[in-house]
Amino acid sequence: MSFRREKFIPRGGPDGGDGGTGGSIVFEADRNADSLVSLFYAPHLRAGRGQHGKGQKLHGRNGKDLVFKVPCGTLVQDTATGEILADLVKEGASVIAATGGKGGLGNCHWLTSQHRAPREHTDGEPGEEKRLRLELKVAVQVGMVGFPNAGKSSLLAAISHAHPKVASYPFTTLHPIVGTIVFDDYSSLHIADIPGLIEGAHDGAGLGHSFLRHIERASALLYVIDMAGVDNRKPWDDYETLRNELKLHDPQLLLRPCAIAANKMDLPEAKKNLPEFRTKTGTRPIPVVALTCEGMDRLKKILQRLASGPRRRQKK
Ligand SMILES: Nc1nc2c(ncn2[C@@H]2O[C@H](COP(=O)(O)OP(=O)(O)OP(=O)(O)O)[C@@H](O)[C@H]2O)c(=O)[nH]1
Ligand SMILES: [Mg+2]
Repeated sequence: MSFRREKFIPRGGPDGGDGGTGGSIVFEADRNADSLVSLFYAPHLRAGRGQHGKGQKLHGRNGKDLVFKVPCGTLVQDTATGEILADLVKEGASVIAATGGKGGLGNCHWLTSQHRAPREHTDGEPGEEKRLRLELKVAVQVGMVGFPNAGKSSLLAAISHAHPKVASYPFTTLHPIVGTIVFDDYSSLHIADIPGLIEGAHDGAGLGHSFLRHIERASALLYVIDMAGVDNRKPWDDYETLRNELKLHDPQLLLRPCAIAANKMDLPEAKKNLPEFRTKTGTRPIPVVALTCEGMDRLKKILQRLASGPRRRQKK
């Protein structure tokens, strides 16, 4: 509230300007953001404050929006209502998660011929406050599933430019790793290596099912099978167990286009097991040796075709 006071202008009238609007909180998907970890350490986001209105009918400055960059594939959910505000999959997609409050009105708005010195004004409104849950479901085209020690990380290292940790004990990989495969025509696709699944994973055995959400969006799956049975399991049992665990997580996953990589084909047991695997499961696995990068060209071609959508029927 303010009145114009100036020499030679008696009864200058009301001249209080409006307050500025508060800034909003915006989430924006960005390819260069790789995790939500900064939110873990600083979970409270606050946008800029709107400035006060001033005399001479000056409007207060609007508060600055806070644009928070999140990785592509982030799901924003309101914890209180459970409502999903946005699923930011595409680069550049954004959502206003909480809007800033409106600024108050200055007293100049109440001026009439009858009411020449209004003292009325309104207060600014508080901005929205929300408790949100952000979930990152990595957006990849191909998801790798396999038992621990099957050679998933080795395969990722062989097929892409990623450098995951490889070791001869189970559960080397503790969190998903995404690699990029670049093809000869410079097109590329993302492939995710997730921690190994074991029987009973749906009950929380091993590292459990929690990582499967990262491949829920993959358009194709790659089963990685240790064909040599190094850990004294039979490869065809592995395959059935994997499929069963996927089914218990989400039956839709089994309908995805998939390929099977028969790994460790340099070992003699693997050569023995492969024909039996073929007849027992009725599938045609692709023999590869992740250690020496053998069979990668063929696997790459198959993945490229799988990820690019349903196969077109060939004309006879
Ligand atoms: N002989 C042979 N050994 C392999 C091959 N590929 C991987 N290995 C070995 O298998 C072991 C496990 O490999 P990883 O790539 O760490 O297996 P993983 O599936 O990522 O295992 P987790 O991350 O523990 O789930 C390592 O000792 C590798 O050297 C292969 O083609 N031939
Ligand atoms: Mg691994």
